[in-house]
Amino acid sequence: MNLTDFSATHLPLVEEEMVSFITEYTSDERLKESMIYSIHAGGKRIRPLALLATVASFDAKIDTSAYQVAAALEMIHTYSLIHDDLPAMDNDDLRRGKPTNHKVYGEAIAILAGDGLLTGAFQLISMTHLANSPKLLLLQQLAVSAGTQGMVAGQAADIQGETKDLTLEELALIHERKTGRLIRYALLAGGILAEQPEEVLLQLQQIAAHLGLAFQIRDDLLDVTSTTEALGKTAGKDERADKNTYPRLLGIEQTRAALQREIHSANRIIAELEQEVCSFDGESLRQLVKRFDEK
Ligand code: GRG
Repeated sequence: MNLTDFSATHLPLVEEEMVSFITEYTSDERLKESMIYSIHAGGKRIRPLALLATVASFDAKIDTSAYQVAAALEMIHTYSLIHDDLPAMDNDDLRRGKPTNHKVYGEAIAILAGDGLLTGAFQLISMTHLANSPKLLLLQQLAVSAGTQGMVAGQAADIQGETKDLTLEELALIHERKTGRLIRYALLAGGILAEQPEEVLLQLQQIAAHLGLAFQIRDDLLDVTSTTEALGKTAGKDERADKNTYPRLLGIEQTRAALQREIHSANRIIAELEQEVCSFDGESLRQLVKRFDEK
């Protein structure tokens, strides 16, 4: 099955898990509406797609638990965008071409919607019917990926780096945490759900580390090659972060070469896994890698 058909089959069920969880377990009506608003705001769902495609690559069954873990991951991603858009952070009026959560519901409800999605993600995984050992690992790794060693640390470093000229290594470390760790979790969680051994989980995380960097390099490239409006950013917004980008540090051609290196490395590890693990078919992951290319 190609990845577009795979998305059409499976992503609506992730959507359903998110919406039914929020609907059932949020007591306050306005808070519920605000969470659903951002969930329905039209994200690409790349993280749940990567998670479910990884499960399927090992010929493992995509069951309700897999949809719930994928939903939890997208809820954490959605919370991070709501909080990232707040006046205290990026101060964006638009996200995905629509008014940001705080523009519609006010800052207090937007903060609480983010808090609710973050906390709810852990509640949702705790409610799966997985065995205790993979469930605990999934919860623990999600905390590590999203928290103060992962995405939150990356965001803190990003904000503090805005006023400095960063080296390429410093920039890569920020992105590795800020956006890379949730992408890494997607493949790791897919491997855990497919009951893969430690060495395979490590290889999956290596693939995801290259994907995470490719994701950010591509985003930086699209930022300079397409209009800011097409990316859903507010015209005249605070330009503070824009000096620390790959094109600024490397130039466009070297940035394109860096993107191709990450894509090549991800595909190389996929090919290695195909040689080593007989149940593994790398085709979906190769198609996923293609989505991280510039085109
Ligand atoms: C507030 C703790 C906290 C963290 C925020 C991810 C993040 C951390 C901020 C997003 C800032 C940003 C614009 C990063 C660049 C990478 C990027 C384009 C992320 C958006 O992810 P997509 O493209 O979003 O997967 P969609 O809209 O498709 O869901």
